[in-house]
Amino acid sequence: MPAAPDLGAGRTSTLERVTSRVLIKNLSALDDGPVTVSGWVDTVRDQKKVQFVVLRDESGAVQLVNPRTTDAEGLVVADEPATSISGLAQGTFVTVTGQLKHDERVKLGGIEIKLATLTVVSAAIPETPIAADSSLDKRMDWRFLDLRNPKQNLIFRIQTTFEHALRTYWIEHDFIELHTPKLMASASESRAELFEVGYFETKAYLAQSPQFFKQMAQSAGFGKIFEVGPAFRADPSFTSRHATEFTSVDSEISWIDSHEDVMQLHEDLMVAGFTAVKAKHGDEVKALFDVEVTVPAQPFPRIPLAEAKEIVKSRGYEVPRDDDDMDPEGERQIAAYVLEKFGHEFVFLTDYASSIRPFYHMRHEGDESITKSYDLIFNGTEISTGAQREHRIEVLEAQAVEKGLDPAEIEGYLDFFRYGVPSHGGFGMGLARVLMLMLHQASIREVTYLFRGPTRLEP
Ligand code: AMO
Repeated sequence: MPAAPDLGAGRTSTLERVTSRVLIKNLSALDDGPVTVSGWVDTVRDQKKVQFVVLRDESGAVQLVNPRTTDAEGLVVADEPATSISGLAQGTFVTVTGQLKHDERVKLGGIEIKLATLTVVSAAIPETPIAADSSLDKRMDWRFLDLRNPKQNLIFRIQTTFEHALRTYWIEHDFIELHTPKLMASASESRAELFEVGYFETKAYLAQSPQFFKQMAQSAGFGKIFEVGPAFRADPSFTSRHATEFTSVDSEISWIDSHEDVMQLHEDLMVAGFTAVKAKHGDEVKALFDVEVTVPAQPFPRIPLAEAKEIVKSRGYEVPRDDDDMDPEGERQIAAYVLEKFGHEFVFLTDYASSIRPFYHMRHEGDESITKSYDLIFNGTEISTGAQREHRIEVLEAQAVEKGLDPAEIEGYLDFFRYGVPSHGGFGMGLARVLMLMLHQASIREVTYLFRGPTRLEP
């Protein structure tokens, strides 16, 4: 086959344009002439003298136009592709060829394609099961149709960009990527929220977090690691921010002095992610979600939890809890305060009480009642937990016992600390929570490809 003529960077030959599919977003950069596009039918306006079809693909939408043929008396003749167009159901996947024409009067991007041929690749059933006003639950039942919405499409492009930016940061800073097992012999966070599965003659548990194995990498001398993978929680709640399976973004580093080092890493990653999303999708996010993506300024505000509770109290909100923890409303209140005072969407709440943190969090020297830990709050909701870990085996074991754990059950984990280990710490972050709060969505269901909750295992 002869090589396609070289027309210089970015230009396509007429031959290529006819035989190979052009993405809709790339049409406007082409000169008028023949093109082939493929996608699904969004709307059909079948008028007397002309037919309009809005065709959508993964990159955008374009108007197709087909003037009807008339006979000598001016009566419309039934011909192709007019007959096929009249019978097109929304959602039908088609390939069309035609003449691209730039025309400022066309509202949809200032271009249209005058149809030459239309091939139905796969017809859709005419009655669509969901509409724009369908409930979230109904939309989730028909998620593959729901995802055809450009807003949904954009969410997953943003997710890709965000993850890529984090990964680039990690790789540029010599982190090792891990894939830790999701089948475990014991709990990795707490005995509550644990999924048990039959495992041959015995039973196994689904990993609630890569916690133990990301710490193991520090004993293994890996230095700096990250993992983006699934985590499972048998959490029966139906809140807007909980799923039974979610994507956890984890990172862990050696040789830290305190949780401050972890927070600095965390900040750097958020800045890298938000910078990339703003640069690549900022305009689209504004157009489709009416949200301004803001790259957070460093350093993020840090407030010890006890102080945060006092601030919230002075604003007239008493956290209704018997323990030392914050509640979701308290998190919203402190975020509102931080936004007013510092103009920042993020805040690290630090130094959580030992009574409400896991046994593996290191406690402050001189004040055992608080841990070297933090939660990262974004737009009023927790997106992450991080801490320096307790690496001294005697202290770790004592803290496990104090929390009611049987050391025998976590013997394998405790061994990681018996053969030498550096000081270390890290964090775990819910990917969907970041997206939900970045795009001002009401629920993580909106930003999770396929949500899993107490009453949802399909599709
Ligand atoms: P934690 O249990 O706080 O900490 O979880 C870390 C982050 O994971 C997200 N997350 C969830 N997202 C959706 N649905 C859920 N059911 C759910 N549960 C948690 C949240 C949360 O902030 N091992 C520690 C982390 C660490 O110290 O490194 C852990 O798992 O965004």
